[in-house]
Amino acid sequence: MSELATDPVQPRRVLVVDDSEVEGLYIQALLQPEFTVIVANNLIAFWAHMAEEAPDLILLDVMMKEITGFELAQQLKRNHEYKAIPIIFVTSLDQAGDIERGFEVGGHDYVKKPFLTQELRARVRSALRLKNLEHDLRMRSVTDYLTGAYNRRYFFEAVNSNLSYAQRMRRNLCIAVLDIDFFKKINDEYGHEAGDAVLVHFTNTIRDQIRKYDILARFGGEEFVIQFFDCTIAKCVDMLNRVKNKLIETPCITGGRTINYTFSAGLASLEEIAPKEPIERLIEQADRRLYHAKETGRNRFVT
Ligand code: GH3
Ligand code: MG
Ligand code: MG
Ligand code: MG
Repeated sequence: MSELATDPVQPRRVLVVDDSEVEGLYIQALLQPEFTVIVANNLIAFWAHMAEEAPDLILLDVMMKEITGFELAQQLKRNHEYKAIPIIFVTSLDQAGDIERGFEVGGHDYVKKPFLTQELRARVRSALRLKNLEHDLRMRSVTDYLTGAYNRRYFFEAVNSNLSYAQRMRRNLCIAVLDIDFFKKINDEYGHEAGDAVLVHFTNTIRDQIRKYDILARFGGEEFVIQFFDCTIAKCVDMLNRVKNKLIETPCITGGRTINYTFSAGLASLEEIAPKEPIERLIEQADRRLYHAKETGRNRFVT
């Protein structure tokens, strides 16, 4: 997130897809060590690499035995997880129609074989630079400036796509709405800046306790929402209890003062709503329980 788009290009992962082993190794040799280059000579190897760790850029041959590069590009562009990865076609197909097709199917660039080594490197750098810039803009548009947590817009985008997936795959999904207790008092007693430090501290503490595919968003003020994927309510409560304990063990220290604080939460699970009901229902349910937690003393979770 803090990485600026104008930073020099970092060593990045480039996946070379070519059904010829010799060609693949040749391109790898040209691009290393400036880039970390992995080679896939067939579809099984390709999808295995993708699943293991998605690359920053794909160099894609067009004429391959199992599938054309154009078809593979279309599959990638339809995939929510992979569509942002730039693709450069590297091919001996040099007809105007082929080049046009390459861009049509979502290619970022098109390099004709035989190519100049320096040109290929320059095009790879350019594609990675653009990807960095896009990533930076995207992160700015989906995260909260103060805490770095996701914003409301991203939350609904992500959760709605997870919701249909969860329903299709019969996986559970839980929502927790969290609110810091007596936050106004923290502001009044320690100042607004200290209040901001508490918000950052709270975000980081939660992040350390949830799993990487859970989604934490700041909905406004000192209210946060977490989507727990493929999880039971009991497991979610465990995670929130770990957050609670961490806040006791390592409270927020700012401006030389220690600020102890607690939070309340309401939880709801996908199993409680009818299929096809919008995610808003689940959030409303969790919100009602949060209200109940506040009414009945705070520093507690209601399920
Ligand atoms: P409760 O336990 O019932 O939740 O009480 P509370 O004091 O936490 O809640 P209340 O809604 O009364 O007050 C929330 C306060 O949060 C009021 C507002 O000034 C403050 N606030 C909202 N956004 C920010 C922010 O970005 N930074 C800081 N420092 N304060 C904020
Ligand atoms: Mg080939
Ligand atoms: Mg509050
Ligand atoms: Mg509030």
